[in-house]
Amino acid sequence: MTKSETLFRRAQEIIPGGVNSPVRAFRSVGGTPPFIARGEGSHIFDADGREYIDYVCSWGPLLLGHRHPEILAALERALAIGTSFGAPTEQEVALAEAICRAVPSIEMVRLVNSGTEATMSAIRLARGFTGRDLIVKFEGCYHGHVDSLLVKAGSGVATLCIPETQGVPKAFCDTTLALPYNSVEAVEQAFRARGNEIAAVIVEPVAGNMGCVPPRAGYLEALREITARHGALLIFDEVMTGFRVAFGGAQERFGIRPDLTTLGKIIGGGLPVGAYGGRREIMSRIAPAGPIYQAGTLSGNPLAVAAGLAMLRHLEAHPEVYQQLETRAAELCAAAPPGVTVNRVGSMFTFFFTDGPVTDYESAKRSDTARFGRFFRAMLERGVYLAPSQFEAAFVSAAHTEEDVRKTTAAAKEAFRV
Ligand code: KE4
Repeated sequence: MTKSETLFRRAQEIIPGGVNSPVRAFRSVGGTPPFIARGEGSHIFDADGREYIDYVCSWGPLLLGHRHPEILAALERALAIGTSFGAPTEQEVALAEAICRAVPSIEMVRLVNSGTEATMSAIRLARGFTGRDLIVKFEGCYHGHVDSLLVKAGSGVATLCIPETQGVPKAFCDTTLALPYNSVEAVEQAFRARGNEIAAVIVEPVAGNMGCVPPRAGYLEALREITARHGALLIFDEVMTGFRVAFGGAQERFGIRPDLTTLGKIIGGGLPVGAYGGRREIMSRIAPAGPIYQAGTLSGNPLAVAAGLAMLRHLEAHPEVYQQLETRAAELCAAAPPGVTVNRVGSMFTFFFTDGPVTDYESAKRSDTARFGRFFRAMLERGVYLAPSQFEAAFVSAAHTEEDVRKTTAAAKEAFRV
């Protein structure tokens, strides 16, 4: 047995499925997940010493790759003064200011510890601000494991084919309208029918949790116009796209100004940080400034903030990173043969094993997931570590080299044939 197999057997005794997040268990692609021993730049090494080119990048956060020196140095400085105070610190103000500078629609921001906390808080805020209860989300989009947002969710829920998550009361699901992604008519229809009950529309401006699915031309503009017309808020869930598809996120790339934005992943530089923010008049309703409660023991944690601030400061100082990310990702996507649909926005992409366009959850689900599993395993055997699900995105980091791209392309040419 390999060390990973031994460790996985041990883990499954005491951790559900042997993992601390379902999609890591390789259930949809088969095989034993490698237990990672360390990372360096664009590579990770498993417990058996095997080396992989990493396109998961911790599911997006590691835009600069593993163990970037500026992030490590910031962590060392933070460690020298302590790990947590549960009190305000200058650094968390600096991170809030950096986020607001990068994303102009965010006039005020609250730091939390995960993307789930960010989206959970944003929808509570939208309900409190509007006095309405309904939330519109889109099939195949995933906004974390918030009870009412697990309706027809993507990511691990789609990967594991969990029909409707047990434990979520019907009453919670009844407050969520799940519509097809990229359909303006479906949104118009929902607002015609129940517009005065809808507090907000929450959307992944570029979907990443049904695999990468870009917004159709005009779609985000339509969401902006429809929500404004009906007095509902538009929430961009940029946990994945924030600082990924552009320094200012998808809202910069597509020129849309949402009312609220949720962030996570990259803003923590590899440590747990989430955030939600937006219009000052809305954010001012959050306790203690206002009556809508949200709190967190470790929110603004000095170590996590130090890593996130180092990440954002590096990106602010090196805008050229984004062109490099685009170039590398485009080179990788060129490896796809006919019959495989490639969706890419910036440095996030997905190879769909279907020959039709993938524009929503229904078309994504037409993919041959068994063939994706064979492709995934063949790539892993060739030292390329992709996301273990057809319904996830791959990520390129600034640490990925031309040599990484060459090796990955060579591996893909073989793996696409298995
Ligand atoms: P977290 O609570 O996992 O930090 O963030 C939830 C979340 C919210 N919104 C979007 C758009 C997201 O993509 C996520 C989390 N993404 C998944 C990967 N698709 C996390 C991986 C996992 O669940 O292990």
